[in-house]
Amino acid sequence: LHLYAAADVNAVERTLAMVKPDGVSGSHVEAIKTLIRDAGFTIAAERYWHFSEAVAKEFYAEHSERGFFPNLVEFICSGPSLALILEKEHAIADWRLLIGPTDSSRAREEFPKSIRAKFGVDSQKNCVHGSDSRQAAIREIALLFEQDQTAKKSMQHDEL
Ligand code: IDP
Repeated sequence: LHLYAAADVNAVERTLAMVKPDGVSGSHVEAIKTLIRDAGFTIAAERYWHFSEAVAKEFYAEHSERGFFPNLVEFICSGPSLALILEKEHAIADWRLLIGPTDSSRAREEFPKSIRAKFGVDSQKNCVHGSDSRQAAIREIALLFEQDQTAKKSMQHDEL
């Protein structure tokens, strides 16, 4: 009984999904939620976010040295996004598969059924985000769903 319970707990994973500003303004939220549920995910929580520059920079910190970083921050702050916590066995890998490759054009060529193929525009406006590891999922869920912590970070940035 103990072994069974332990295996069951380990099987369910959480990941951070997000419909980016191009997906929200393009009215793709309901279609994407349908694809999420049809693929067997449970939506454990959801929250609209209009990213501040400070939170956007924190969210994409690993890309801070990349040439596209300033444009990426501007894009992510350009309108509301919908953040979702998804639950399922293998949620992290399965959500990455469902969204498809970063570049929406490549997605259309190689993974035509993926969300980025259907709704993405290019390699920046690619409609959706997905955590790429368990560590990233934990960090991103904490950043976007623990309001106090985020408010504190934004305030610290504004005070600089
Ligand atoms: P991912 O979202 O597929 O994990 P990452 O390489 O982590 O891709 O990049 C994060 C986000 O930065 C992308 O989803 C996309 O919005 C943007 N991005 C990535 N590469 C480029 C690029 O070459 N040009 C413009 N934007 C990019």
